[in-house]
Amino acid sequence: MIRIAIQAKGRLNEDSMELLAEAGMKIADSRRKLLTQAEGFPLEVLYLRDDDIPQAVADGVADIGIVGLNEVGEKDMDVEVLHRLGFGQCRLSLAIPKEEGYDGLQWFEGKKIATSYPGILGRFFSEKGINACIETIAGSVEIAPSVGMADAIFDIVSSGGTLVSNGLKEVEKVVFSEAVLIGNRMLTDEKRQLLSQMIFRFEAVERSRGMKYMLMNLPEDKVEEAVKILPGMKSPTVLPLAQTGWCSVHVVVREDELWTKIEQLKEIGAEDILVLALEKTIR
Ligand code: PRT
Ligand code: ZN
Repeated sequence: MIRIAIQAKGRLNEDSMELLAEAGMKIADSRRKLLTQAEGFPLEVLYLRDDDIPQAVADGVADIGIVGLNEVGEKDMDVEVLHRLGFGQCRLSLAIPKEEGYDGLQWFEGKKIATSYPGILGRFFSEKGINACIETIAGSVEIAPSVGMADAIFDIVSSGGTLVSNGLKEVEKVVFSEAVLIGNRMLTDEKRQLLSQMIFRFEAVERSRGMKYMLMNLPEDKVEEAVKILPGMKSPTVLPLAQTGWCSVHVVVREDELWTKIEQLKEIGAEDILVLALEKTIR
């Protein structure tokens, strides 16, 4: 049995649950409970606030956890970052009132900066030799300058919309973050084994993200041209059809290229094109 800590509610909860489900670990939606057991894998799920996940994993209360890299960096706990998960992408940035001129990090010298990430910001400023006053606040950091609590902020940015609507502009992108799988450093062999099975499953799910499975009928003498259009995984699978002179071509394509590929394939005579969801890619 291995125990994973995930965010109880918030931005990472849904994607974390979805990843586990796609990896064959079904969890009854009983979020009122702190701890639940998954079906299909010897896994227990512990629901916590994201701030508490690095410590829970470092202390062994949970063996592994899914949390933003920003929280791992801020809490500075001794945990292993095992795998990047590709969701919850954001950055930690410095932002100042939009009417201010900005000519580099020196702007922050002697200024007051509001943040929920004093650890990361303190390290960044001391690396760059900036002396500033860091004001730690728990939430609504973006309103601090307009109410006179601070000159600038250091906060999570994703689209940047929140900054704009608070009259701020992003002037320094300090660190990039995404959800990661973290682990306790002292896992038993049995737990390590389960962990590597989990990561194997996650990778199969990740490889299929944004990919589609496409099949079509094609005149045999057009296969070479089709191969040039379709990079595929290695090379496309070509199967004979009962009707002479025709074959069936199967290939995996990136979803963002799908329509361009379909148009090119129709031009060389492809017919009856089917596009299917791709769930898992095992290597
Ligand atoms: O209750 P709990 O403590 O568990 O949750 P929380 O409120 O502390 O965190 P939550 O759920 O808001 O975020 C969890 C994690 O999601 C963060 O630690 C990041 O790793 C990640 N993440 C990704 C984000 C964002 N994107 C994001 N945009 N976390 C917060 N935001 C905020 C941002 O600060 C801004 O205020 O969302 C707002 C919208 O951002 P813009 O730039 O798109 O306008
Ligand atoms: Zn939090």
